[in-house]
Amino acid sequence: MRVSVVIPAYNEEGNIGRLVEETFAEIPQDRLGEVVVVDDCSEDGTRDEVRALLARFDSLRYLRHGARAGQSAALRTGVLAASHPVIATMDGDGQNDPRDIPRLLERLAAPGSEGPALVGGVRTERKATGSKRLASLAANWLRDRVLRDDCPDTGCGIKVYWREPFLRLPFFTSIHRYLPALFLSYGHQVAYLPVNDRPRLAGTSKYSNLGRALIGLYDLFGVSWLRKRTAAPPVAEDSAVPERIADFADASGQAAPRPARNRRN
Ligand SMILES: Nc1nc2c(ncn2[C@@H]2O[C@H](COP(=O)(O)OP(=O)(O)O)[C@@H](O)[C@H]2O)c(=O)[nH]1
Ligand SMILES: [Mg+2]
Repeated sequence: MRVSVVIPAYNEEGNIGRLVEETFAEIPQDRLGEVVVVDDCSEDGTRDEVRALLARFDSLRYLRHGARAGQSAALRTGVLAASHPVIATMDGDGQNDPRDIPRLLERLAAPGSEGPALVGGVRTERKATGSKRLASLAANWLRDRVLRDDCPDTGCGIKVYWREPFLRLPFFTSIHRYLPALFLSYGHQVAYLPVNDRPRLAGTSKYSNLGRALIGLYDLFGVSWLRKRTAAPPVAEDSAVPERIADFADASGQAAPRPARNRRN
């Protein structure tokens, strides 16, 4: 099972090149399908830094938005462009550690089989301190009370998941903070594992505590509504293939494509 590593980046000069090199060095060749960097219209040297590496790494891809659209949009662009059925994401600032990816992948079920369709990293020893740490604790507590997704650290950028179910989710800005809750809503299993958290070595954070809190409350209301109003039961019977439905239903609970003899065009 090879993986597409998707890295969203906005103004990550001084971080992104090092992270790409590290990713190629640390993830075994037989697991790493490609690294897709999605540049959200950075104004600094992010573009040059990534493009300078293209000649060295055949499976490095650089995509750039024509206008700034946010972290969730960058992730979606990367997942849409990805060529492999399993996605791993990391923040572009180097705070996530690519060495954690193989471990998360081991916990992930093979697409279509029983087991977690998403494995999220949990930063057990956060490098953030003071107000940022407090804001993150409060946000996680509130989100878990409302959404009941049992996720201790939804803001952690390192996650692995199946590509297909991600693309079937209703897309909105900030979706990257609600993936565990949404995967659960659509009938998937999720799991969490502790991961490394590192200090940001260059540049500054793109989010303010206040901005994140205000938009977070608004999003929480929306996602809570979505979770309550989503019904995605497993398909228990299909008249086209009554005796074989168990073989054809995939782990997402959706009936898999019918055999050719039953297909109507
Ligand atoms: N594509 C895109 N990525 C963003 C944007 N804002 C933040 N990011 C990326 O999201 C990740 C986390 O952002 P960061 O500023 O480090 O947040 P913090 O670690 O919570 O302070 C980094 O990889 C950023 O480059 C944005 O507007 N667009
Ligand atoms: Mg960061």
